[in-house]
Amino acid sequence: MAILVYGRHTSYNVQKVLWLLDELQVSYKHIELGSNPGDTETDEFGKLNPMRKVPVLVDNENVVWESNTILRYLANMYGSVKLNVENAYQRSLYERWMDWSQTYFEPAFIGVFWGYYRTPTELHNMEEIQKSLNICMNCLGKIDNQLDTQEYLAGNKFSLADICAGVFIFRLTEINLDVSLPKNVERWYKHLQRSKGYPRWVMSDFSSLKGRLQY
Ligand SMILES: N[C@@H](CCC(=O)N[C@@H](CS)C(=O)NCC(=O)O)C(=O)O
Repeated sequence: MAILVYGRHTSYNVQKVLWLLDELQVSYKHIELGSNPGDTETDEFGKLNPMRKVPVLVDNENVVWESNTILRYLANMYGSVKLNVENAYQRSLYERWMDWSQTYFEPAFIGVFWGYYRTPTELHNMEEIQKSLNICMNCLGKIDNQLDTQEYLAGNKFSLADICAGVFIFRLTEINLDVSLPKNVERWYKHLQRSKGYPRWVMSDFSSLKGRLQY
């Protein structure tokens, strides 16, 4: 049976998984779920993910949740050679950027995306948004330094690191805030757009989220 991916296509966590599946040329079926209130509250969904969040991946008897864990699972199962999973040190070169993206870049991105785009204009707290934006710019600076001598975050090959950090760039530059990308980040961003999954999933219309705080 084909791999199933549950999740709404406007979720950047879902997009990370769909992007990797396209990159690995693994066939899958995407099941749109999470856009309507109560979608993740059913008994059926609770059995797949007790946290009631998307994405969830079902690969025959294997059920996996948490987007970065799904990425690692897919890399191990279907991309071990392409994605350098065999060697612990090589793996650590991209895993550090995955963890950093989730624990440092993502909270700042959420501060900007939720604070500015998802929160209705009349409720904006510009001071808080600016603080988060400053941290995002600092993150872009770190990425820029890393890309000074190499094409991708973990070296000269695409890796899971590029997915976890790269997913934020499109929205950061598309929400009408003054975000100009440092030059190495700009070059990397152009590379990412050449992979099939980035334009297809990440660069998709997210206007249904504007001024919407429900999910
Ligand atoms: N850390 C989790 C975050 C999952 C998460 O918060 N997913 C959101 C979409 S981005 C969700 O499931 N929202 C629907 C809901 O809460 O009902 C991951 O990376 O998978």
